[in-house]
Amino acid sequence: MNDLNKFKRYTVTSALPYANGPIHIGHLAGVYVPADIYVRFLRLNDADVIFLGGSDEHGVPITIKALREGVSPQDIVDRYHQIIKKSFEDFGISFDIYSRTSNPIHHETASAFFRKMYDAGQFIEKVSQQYYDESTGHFLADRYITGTCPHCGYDRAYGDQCEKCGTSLNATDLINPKSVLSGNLPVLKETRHWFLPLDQYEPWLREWIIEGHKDDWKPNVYGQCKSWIDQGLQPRAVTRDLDWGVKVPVEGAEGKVLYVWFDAPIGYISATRELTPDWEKYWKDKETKLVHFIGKDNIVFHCIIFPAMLKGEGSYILPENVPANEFLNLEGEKISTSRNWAVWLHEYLEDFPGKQDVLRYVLTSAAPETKDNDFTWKDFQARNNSELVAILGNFINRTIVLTHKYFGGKVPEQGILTDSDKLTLEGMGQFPDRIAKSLHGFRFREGLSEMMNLARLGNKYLTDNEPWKQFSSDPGRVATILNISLQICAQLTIVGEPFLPFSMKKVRQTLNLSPYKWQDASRLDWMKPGHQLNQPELLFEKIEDAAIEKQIQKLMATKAANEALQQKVPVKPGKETVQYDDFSKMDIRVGTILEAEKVPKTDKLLKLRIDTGIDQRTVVSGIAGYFKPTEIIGKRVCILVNLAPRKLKGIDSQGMILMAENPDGTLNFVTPDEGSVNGADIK
Ligand code: B3M
Ligand code: ZN
Repeated sequence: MNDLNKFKRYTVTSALPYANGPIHIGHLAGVYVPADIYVRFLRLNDADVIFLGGSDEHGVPITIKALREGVSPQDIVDRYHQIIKKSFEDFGISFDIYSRTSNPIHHETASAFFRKMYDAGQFIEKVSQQYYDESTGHFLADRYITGTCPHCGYDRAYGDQCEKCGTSLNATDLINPKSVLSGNLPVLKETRHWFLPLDQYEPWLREWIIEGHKDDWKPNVYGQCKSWIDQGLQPRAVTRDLDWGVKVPVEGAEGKVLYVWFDAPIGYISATRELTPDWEKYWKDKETKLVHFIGKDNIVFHCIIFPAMLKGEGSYILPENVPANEFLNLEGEKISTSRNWAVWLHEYLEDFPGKQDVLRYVLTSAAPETKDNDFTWKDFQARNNSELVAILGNFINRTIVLTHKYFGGKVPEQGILTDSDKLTLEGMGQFPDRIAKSLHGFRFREGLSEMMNLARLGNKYLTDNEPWKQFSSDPGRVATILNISLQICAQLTIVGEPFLPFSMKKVRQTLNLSPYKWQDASRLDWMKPGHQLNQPELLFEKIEDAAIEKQIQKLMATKAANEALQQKVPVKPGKETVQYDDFSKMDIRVGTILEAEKVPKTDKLLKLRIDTGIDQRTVVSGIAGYFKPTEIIGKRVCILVNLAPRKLKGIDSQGMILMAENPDGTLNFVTPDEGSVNGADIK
């Protein structure tokens, strides 16, 4: 699997998060930590590698968020781009560039990409019927339309996907479609769009993926691609009727932008152009290995659609691998932004300042590499306390402290080696290659656990040899033991760097080491006798139960809030639009209740005498279940005075009192403000 000799350089991309919210541990575990480990490892191997990231700032997720908050899409992306970028920096995700798709260079790149394909006749132009909101004058793309999923009956499915059952949908599949903009029933209207004829790429995709990548792509990725291709591919629209996005660079396409999934992956190319004028070699040279790190919901876009675009455009290389991960759950439940079921990175850092590596470690140990996996706070605590503190930290700390105690912080000489010394040295020598193999194969959990095995080897060596008991009787022996332990520490700083960059940097400073390369990890004599060490820094500390309890409480509070929300009876859906003329036909006045009494032989009805300003009249109202006659005399109300009279229990009712009905059926009066007089016209 070692492809360092096969490829001249690496282009490593990580999914561009939508800039419509902050990021959480699921993002980190699924995409960014594994990508960062891989890239750091390649850099230690002196590989020519670029690591690309950026914010995805187009698409309906952004405009909907803006709509909900009553601000512009630009405000939304400006806000979250900064927050997301900072979280990545805080967690040591070592991008060469973190860009954004609202940059002009991206618009230019995506536009040129589309235009080249367009000029080569690679799109199909089609007029089709799409939902349209007549009241606002908008076509309703993707998430602008909701309705009931025809597969599972979920009543808030989107026009492009049902989040409950995961099915990908067309807006026209939805039952009871509703415009998100107005709540109205949309109509179908003709519109012209460009489609990528994926069906034409099918034979090629079959050969490239199903035959070509059977053995080197992860089974979860390969399996998803195969099932998509086997189901048969359809032409896919790559433009939308929206005003936020990359304008379609074709005459007569006003009011249309590129579909966000067309422009976003081109964002990787734009970011490279922004990074270096020498960008083409990272995208157009066959000796470059292109790798996409993504979550499983992005597989079809990175393995089928984007490659088809790259192939169609014609001048680009294709991804060699797409090591997509499954999902990380939190305490047994799916992470959800809308239900706030997440550990947000910025909040984690407030509660656990300086503990970035602990989270990187736990997320790598529990990475959802082959199946969905669970993050729990108890596991987080256990891995910190019994692995990072008790094994890795303990070993490095003891070695350095003892070197200071017995040898003034200078690396002591190796003396005569015992069999166990030789075995230990031999054992440690095998780790770098083993870990490298795991990392080349995208098995980051395995690589991390091998790194910890090296720390275990060191810890056991020190414990078995008990140098602290031997110094007075045999200082030469202690020198050998600590020399060997220090070699292991030095080796750990290299093989541990991709996983735990912050902590290994501290160890490197304490060991007073100059920059190193991965190949140095195989050296067994790196720490030269006489080399001076610095004072140790705290690497890891125990996490107490109270800190974990606090996190669990926080989640329980979220759960309680969500349940309360669920129990709340939903308000009635909005009614159809009416014209002002319809409304103005109603004559509604301010009035006062003068008399009130129960209508005999009914539970519900009260007979009221009302001063409407125009006259005094009788109204029968169905409010007896909620109000006693005595408590409403003198009450000021709103009354519809031109409602045709009706006879109720033999009494002529001349009008209707306006009431507010709560979702649970209880009633309240609609009471006019102080200062309005009887007869005032309500409009
Ligand atoms: N923004 C979807 C997501 O955040 C999308 C990824 C784009 S990668 C080019 O999952
Ligand atoms: Zn569904």
